[in-house]
Amino acid sequence: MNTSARYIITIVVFVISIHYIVSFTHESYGRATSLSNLKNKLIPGSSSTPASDTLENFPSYPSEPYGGHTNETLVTDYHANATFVILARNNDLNGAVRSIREIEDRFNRRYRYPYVFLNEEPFTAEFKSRISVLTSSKVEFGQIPKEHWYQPDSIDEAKAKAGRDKMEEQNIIYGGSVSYRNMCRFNSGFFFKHPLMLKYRWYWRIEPDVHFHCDILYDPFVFMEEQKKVYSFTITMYEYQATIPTLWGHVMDFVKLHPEYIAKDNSLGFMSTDNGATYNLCHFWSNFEIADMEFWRGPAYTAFFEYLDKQGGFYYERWGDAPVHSIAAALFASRDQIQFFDDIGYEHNPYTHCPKGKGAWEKGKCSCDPLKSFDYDGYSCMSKWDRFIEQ
Ligand SMILES: Nc1nc2c(ncn2[C@@H]2O[C@H](COP(=O)(O)OP(=O)(O)O)[C@@H](O)[C@H]2O)c(=O)[nH]1
Ligand SMILES: [Mg+2]
Repeated sequence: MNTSARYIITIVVFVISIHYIVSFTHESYGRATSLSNLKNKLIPGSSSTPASDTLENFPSYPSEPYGGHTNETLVTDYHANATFVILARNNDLNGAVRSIREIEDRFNRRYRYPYVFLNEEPFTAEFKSRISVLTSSKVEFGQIPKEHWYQPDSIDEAKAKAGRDKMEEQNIIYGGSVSYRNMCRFNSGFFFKHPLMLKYRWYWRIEPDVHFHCDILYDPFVFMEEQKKVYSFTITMYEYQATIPTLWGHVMDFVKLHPEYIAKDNSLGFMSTDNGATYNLCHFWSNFEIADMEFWRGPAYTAFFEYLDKQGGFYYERWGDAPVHSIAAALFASRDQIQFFDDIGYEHNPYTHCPKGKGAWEKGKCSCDPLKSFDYDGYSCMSKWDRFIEQ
């Protein structure tokens, strides 16, 4: 062998040795220069690796509280019979786009649950196209039947107007608004009766301009179903007394009329410390809800809503769907059927729930400030819920 041949062999051996050493010590270099990778680059589409296997280097998450998936794979496991539901006006479009974009990023691009948008007016073509472009899921747009939305003829309008004027004078938020009252009554008693909703059992309520701050790496619908939950929340707080002056009295009248509907291990103790004589105004903030529509469609809630609706307080006062849903869940469901989703970071102006459970904030790659979670606010009922649940 001549000198130059020996020289070339030495260089080749040296380069090969360096390649192997770096391959073993630097994973990314090894992957980038692997034979299969080079083949894929030279012959596009020649990969024999399933798409999900290429994710092997992404972090995998422990399965808490249930199931557990990486943030990238399309989840094809069992899905619940569930939908998102969004009540919105055409001029809520930009806020609705932001909410859908976030829930898609944080959860639904992997789960592909459908969406139902509802409105008392027809949605515009622009609304439909700007929403539909955001997701691969089925999206349906429905108009609300008039009798599910507008103030019924049975309401004495003069009395209702006097109630609105009084609340306006007291500067109560939405105090003078009829449309807000229509919305609260619709969310209390009718959204689950809409023809587009009838095929579903579970729903997740979303509003325009809310924020989902953390990756949701399991299916909350399936969690609810398998754990036999009926109602869930992320934020709980006090209601404005002035919007519901007579509500609790009517609730207690209903309880006397229908003791058969009261659940054995109910959550009355969360809302009243004197066995129902007074209401502490705690309720679940219903702009976020994941819940079972069979509960709303069942005999207890049907009778309850009809009874309340007859009292006219949705219009004479300003009863919100939040206290109405919450009180019903507290009375007609057992306490272990109500779920607090700590790991769902959620914001509806002006309040944010940021996960507090050990490791939940890191696992969810949350964008919220854990030190500013509403749970610790003086206006929150979270500490009351914690104490009640621990009893
Ligand atoms: N279609 C329709 N949706 C409404 C109307 N009023 C409120 N909404 C929707 O009902 C939900 C609650 O209304 P919002 O203004 O956010 O009330 P807040 O959360 O109590 O301040 C949101 O999803 C709104 O988009 C209305 O008059 N028509
Ligand atoms: Mg809102």
